[in-house]
Amino acid sequence: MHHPVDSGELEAGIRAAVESLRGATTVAVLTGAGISAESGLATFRGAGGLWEGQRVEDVATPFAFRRDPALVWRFYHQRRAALRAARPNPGHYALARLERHFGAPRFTLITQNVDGLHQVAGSERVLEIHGSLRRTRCTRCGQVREQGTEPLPELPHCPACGGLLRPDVVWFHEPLPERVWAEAESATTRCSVFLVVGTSAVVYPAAGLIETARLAGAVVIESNLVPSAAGHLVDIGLYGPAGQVLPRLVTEVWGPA
Ligand code: BJW
Ligand code: ZN
Repeated sequence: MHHPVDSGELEAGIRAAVESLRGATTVAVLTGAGISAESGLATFRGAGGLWEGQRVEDVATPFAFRRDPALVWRFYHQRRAALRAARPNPGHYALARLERHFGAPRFTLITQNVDGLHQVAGSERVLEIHGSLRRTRCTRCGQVREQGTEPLPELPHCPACGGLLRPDVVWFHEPLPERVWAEAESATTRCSVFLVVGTSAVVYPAAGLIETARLAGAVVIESNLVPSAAGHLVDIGLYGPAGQVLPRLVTEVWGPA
């Protein structure tokens, strides 16, 4: 049930979250498209969530790519162009600061995002469970290439074998990268605080990490505009823009950056 969110509630949530973070031994964070919304990148669901009238569930699939690779590439060319102009926002920077505070083995950032903005903001160890828009993969020889955000040909081909390239992202019906996913699961079961930021929590197996964290005994904190589909698993809800809420949280724990 969605309850009205007033600013007193946000204040109380921040106080509770500050307490949890101060006492935390290990922190894991799961981010989604909402953390990049304030950088001007569209989210998948909700307002502006359709691309040329199509749902992401119909474009981001291996079947769509086989049927019409040019159409699917158009979707990714547009997203890569938007990325060229995008900069991290204070939410990304706050999480980078969290990593510096806790240090490598005690902090893990798991992201569903393919935009690479966490790394641009200074996060060093990022588990990209859905891949990256900044890389391509050859559909014939499998070679993965760093491509940055530079424009690519309409239908890019592999310099090594001539095969058709695809974005190195995870589409529906595809498995997640095995090692990266294993690390995400292990960080989730080890953490004392699990912070979920800007995800609708409807895409699996990523959304399942929230329940995994809870079952393992972590305090679950959610930062979102509204409660997500995992809202019932949350101990502390921080409902407001992540680009404002996360910097406040981090500043109240460790002082101004
Ligand atoms: C703010 C904010 C602000 C806004 N501040 N917050 C039935 C039941 C269960 C599972 C399935 C099922 N049928 C099929 C499945 C499996 C399927 C799935 O989950 N489907 C569901 C949709 C039903 N999953 C898969 O297919 C996965 N693979 C798999 O299961 O493989 C099995 C397998 C094993 C072995 C062999 C073969 C297969 C793969 C899932 C891949 C998802 N890929 C995408 C595209 C990536 C590439 C690309 O970017 O194009 O990943 S889909 C898209 O959704 C993208 C995202 O990472 C993902 C999640 O979206 P996210 O991040 O949550 O964004 P939004 O837009 O949904 O939400 C934004 C949120 O931000 C909202 O809550 C806002 O309120 C909030 N927000 N502004 C804070 N300023
Ligand atoms: Zn190739």
